Amino acid sequence: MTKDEIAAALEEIGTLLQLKGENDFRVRAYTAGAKALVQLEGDFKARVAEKRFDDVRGIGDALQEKIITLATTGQLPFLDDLRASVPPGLIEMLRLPGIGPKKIKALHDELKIDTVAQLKSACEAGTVAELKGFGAKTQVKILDGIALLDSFGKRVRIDQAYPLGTALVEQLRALPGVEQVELCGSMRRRRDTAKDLDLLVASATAAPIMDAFVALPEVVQVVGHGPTKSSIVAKLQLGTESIVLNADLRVVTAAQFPFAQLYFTGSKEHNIRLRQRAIELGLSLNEYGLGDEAITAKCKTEADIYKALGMAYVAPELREDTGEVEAALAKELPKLIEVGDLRGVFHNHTTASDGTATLEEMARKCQALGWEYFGVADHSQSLKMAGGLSPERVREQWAEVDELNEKLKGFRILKGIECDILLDGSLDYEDDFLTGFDYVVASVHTHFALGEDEQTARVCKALSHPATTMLGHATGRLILRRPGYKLDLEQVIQTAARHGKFIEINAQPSRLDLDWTYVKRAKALGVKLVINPDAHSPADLELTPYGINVARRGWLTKADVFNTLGLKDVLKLLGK
Ligand code: DGT
Ligand code: CA
Ligand code: CA
Ligand code: ZN
Repeated sequence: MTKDEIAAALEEIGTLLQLKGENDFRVRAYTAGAKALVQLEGDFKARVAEKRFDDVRGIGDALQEKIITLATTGQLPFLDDLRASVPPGLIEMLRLPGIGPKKIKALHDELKIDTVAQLKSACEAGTVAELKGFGAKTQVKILDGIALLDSFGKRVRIDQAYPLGTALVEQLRALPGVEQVELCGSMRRRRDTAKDLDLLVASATAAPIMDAFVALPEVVQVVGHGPTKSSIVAKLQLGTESIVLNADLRVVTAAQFPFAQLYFTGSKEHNIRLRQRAIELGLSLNEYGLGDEAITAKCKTEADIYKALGMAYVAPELREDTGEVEAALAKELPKLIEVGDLRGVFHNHTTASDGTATLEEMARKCQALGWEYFGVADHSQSLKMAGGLSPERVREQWAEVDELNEKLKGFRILKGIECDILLDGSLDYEDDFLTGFDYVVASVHTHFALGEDEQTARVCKALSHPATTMLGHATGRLILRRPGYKLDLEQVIQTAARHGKFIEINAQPSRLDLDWTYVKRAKALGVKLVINPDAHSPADLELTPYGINVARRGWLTKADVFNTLGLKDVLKLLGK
């Protein structure tokens, strides 16, 4: 066991003793010992070998023996016995903000509470408030804490995790002595969800940064507070939802930073491939360097490290070991699409169906975003719940579009529709009426429960309709909420390829459908993708970067995405 691990074991002993009701004096012997160990400098292994701790304040004979046992065997029967003698539910309760070992022991002794579930019922019944030293306020706090604990360990969508990560990053960046900050892990790779946040800082002085980190306003619990690594549970209120995520912070030196950045960005699978590559070159890659001082010193950025490995730079979104390592070695990585490449969008709603803004408000927002066109695609007639448009109302909208297009200089509103795919795979208007639209987004909004064969046939039939331009939100999934309907996406993509249809990447962060894993396949089969915000408000039009993430993770270049084309080319391709 390392020095820090032993310190953690001593801390744990102190806590367990408190839960057992040991006197403060005995408890403090362990917590003080843990602190002394953390601060201890010099050769720890030599001290263990020589059994020499008598000069260290806070470590007496009894503690020295335990430290040596832990260091040499990695185990301590005393600690194992202690762990076995305390109900695991009590240890779990320690994670609740606002109650410590003493209160937990009182709950155990007075109310026979052994588990978090029992504690919850007791709070709900009001018995906890009546306990001496508790009160109504504490009871509420405990219930809040339990609700919080329930949300731990759950993945969080990128649009919720990312703002929390950014809030932490910005506060770290403002601290004195911080040279560089990066949000690493899955959020840097722009995955659609995150399990936790991985923060990295370059600085010569770690301790004050750690202290500031665990005291940030977002912190609801400190899980670990070490010299170079700390873990917290952080909370951010986003609208009506409170977002709770674990966040780890590591502080490294400026020289180590690119290596740590590469390591903690992952993915784990990508890292493993890089390590293998380093070994082939007689090097050894880890979060601190390349195992060769001169080569390590030359690497100031991640790109330098890839170069030292004989590889092209790999964008974080591609680091999933799905062929990017081979492509980087062959220097054949694609130039990925960027947010600024988009020139307009096709799938959007207005007040005519279930949107919150008018045609003109939406169009003006697109203009402000620097785009050349706004495609309106309100719901079609059968989707009554969402205000689907009858042919008559469509004609009214067309007239309004014509009028606005007269007014808007150097910008154009395109006449589209989000046309429901009916149960039998036909579209929601007569064929000759459909030809009046500039384009058609075909989407499934009903009959999610069909079997895979039936659903696939239904979607493929709609895709092969001459009026269909693109498929909207391919599977209907809602991330972390609802799986998509059963669909053979391979067949769908092949059908799109055969008929020259496009497939949408829905940029709503709760959809991100087509999934990135299929985007690559669509590209391979020559299917063009369209990044659509599925906007129901002007603010929603700014969601396209989430779609760009998916496109980049699917290896797309500007040329693979239909709405990177300017207005002229779009009209030509649509035959208008
Ligand atoms: P998440 O948190 O599930 O959304 O996904 P990640 O990728 O952020 O995973 P996380 O937080 O467990 O770890 C962050 C990065 O640290 C991961 O992407 C790569 C690196 N890492 C973690 N554990 C290992 C490991 O056992 N081996 C290697 N090579 N890298 C690891
Ligand atoms: Ca993570
Ligand atoms: Ca992590
Ligand atoms: Zn829709």
